[in-house]
Amino acid sequence: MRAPAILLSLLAAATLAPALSAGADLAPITETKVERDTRMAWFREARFGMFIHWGIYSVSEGTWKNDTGYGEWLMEQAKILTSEYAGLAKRFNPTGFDAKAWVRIAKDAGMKYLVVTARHHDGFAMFPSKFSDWCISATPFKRDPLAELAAACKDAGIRFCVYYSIMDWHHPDWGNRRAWNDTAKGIPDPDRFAEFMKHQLTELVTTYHPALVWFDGQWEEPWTHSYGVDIYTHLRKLDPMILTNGRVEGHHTPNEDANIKNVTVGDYDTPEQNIPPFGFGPGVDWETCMTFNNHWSYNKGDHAWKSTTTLLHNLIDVASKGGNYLLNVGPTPEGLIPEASTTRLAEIGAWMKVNGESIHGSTASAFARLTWGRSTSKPGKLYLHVFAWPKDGTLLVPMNGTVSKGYLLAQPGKALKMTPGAQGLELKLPLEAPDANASVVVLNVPGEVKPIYVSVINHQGADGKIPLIAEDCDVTGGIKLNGNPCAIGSWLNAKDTVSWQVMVDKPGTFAVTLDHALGDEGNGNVFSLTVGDQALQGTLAATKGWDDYVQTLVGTITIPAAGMVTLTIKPASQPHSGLMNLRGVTLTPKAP
Ligand code: FHN
Repeated sequence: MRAPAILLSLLAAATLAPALSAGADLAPITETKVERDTRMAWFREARFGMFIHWGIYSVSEGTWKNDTGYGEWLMEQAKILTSEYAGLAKRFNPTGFDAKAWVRIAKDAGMKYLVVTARHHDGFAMFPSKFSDWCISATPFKRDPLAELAAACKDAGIRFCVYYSIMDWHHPDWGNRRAWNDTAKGIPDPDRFAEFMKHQLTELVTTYHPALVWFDGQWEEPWTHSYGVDIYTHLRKLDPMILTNGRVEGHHTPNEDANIKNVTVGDYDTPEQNIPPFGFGPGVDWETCMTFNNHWSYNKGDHAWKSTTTLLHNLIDVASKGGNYLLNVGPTPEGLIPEASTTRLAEIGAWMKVNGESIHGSTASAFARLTWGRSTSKPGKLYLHVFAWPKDGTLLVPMNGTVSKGYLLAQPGKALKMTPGAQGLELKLPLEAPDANASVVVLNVPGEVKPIYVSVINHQGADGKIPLIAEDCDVTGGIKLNGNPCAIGSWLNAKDTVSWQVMVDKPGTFAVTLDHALGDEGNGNVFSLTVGDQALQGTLAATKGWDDYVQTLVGTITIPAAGMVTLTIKPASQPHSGLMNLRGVTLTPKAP
């Protein structure tokens, strides 16, 4: 049985090389696996947190001079003089702010940590700082929102964490100074900037005791790996148990993070606004952050709210891949979390009240793929999250192995009828799902779980097209599925194949289009595509690189009869590089 080759990228050990920048703490941080596991334990148990983007940019409500598309990037995108932007600070007075209410909303939703923007790219500190007057003290809001949130989190038993941007559009020492920064004087000094950051981070850690510092804005030149090592080392010396994400290191971009490249500084990595198709294999800590609508901070015109079903499926999908879901709210200038967010969070909380044990403290699915939902694991237990409830009440779980009991989390006292078979374990479920979004079946598995690999059955569309995407294929050998959108890569061996199972109900002749990328070294590679006894061979032209995807018509193929077929692609000969990176294949019926 072919098994999928899924990218496994293991985090480097937490031992750091001494920092290289001047004045750096040179003593490297060393940590055993047990020490790291202890430090990471709360993060891995949490699985679900609240992200909060709230700053003086919120005063604009996303509008500036009649343009309504802004968020926390207001200053940059509208190129506002920093002297003019300071007017927002004078208007920041969120009289409706109630830290206890925010924390209650998070806790009732099943969130176990809260990450609030202490300082975003505009450099404005949402806390009183001795090292910059560009801070909350410059507003009419004579309170300390971080102190109030930290206290409320402590009372509620959830972790208080802070977001801190490295990039700073206001500070005179940020090397990539903007033309509209009319308040900055002198020549930027990167070492002096790093020292400023250290002072503010020391204020944050010693005043509010955050469990985690969420770095961001790490992608511009002034920031280097060694500054990242220095800052991480400094934080870990201030608080040996503190966590940071991998963005402290620098030169990561959200897309790059989706591949979880070697995070050697910081404790986990952070794909953003997407969920990697297959997770990252055992032992990799990661978290994806996502919005409710299309903005991180408050935008009064953005009504593109994701449904509770989508949000819940995201949470379950992320947990099934061993990750954390950091769901963002953008509070109003008055200090209120938008109702569209709070109602959805209440609905998620109602689901978590019944099914939270399948998320908190869970680890990744034992299955490479499930066609009806997702799964998470705990020692001796499997949690099956059924999105597509079977109409006849019969659910096939593709596994062998002894299962001592099966039951619905919503009806724990009622054992389910289970019948083992060659295709897996057949469960008899009630005809009606306990939850329209996702119902959870628990299997007590005292011994080894023996998953059975299942292929996706791809179907022809009503228009006759057959769209095939990388994450629904089966691969052999060393081929890897990676990134988001998922792509097939590392296709280095002439014997390695990619195939899709397709149920055809409208046979005929189809134009074949590949969504592929190919570096110069692969120009001229020859591929072979077969469907049953029909074959198509073609020569591939290089695109602008291995990340430059082009939809290319490569020929036609005939599928003579309806039914289940296998479409297979492989190199026609040993490629002198990877055959190609492939995101998908589309078969479009040709007019008879
Ligand atoms: O530029 C920021 C953006 O404003 C927002 O904070 C997101 C959420 O993490 N991070 C950066 C974009 O990747």
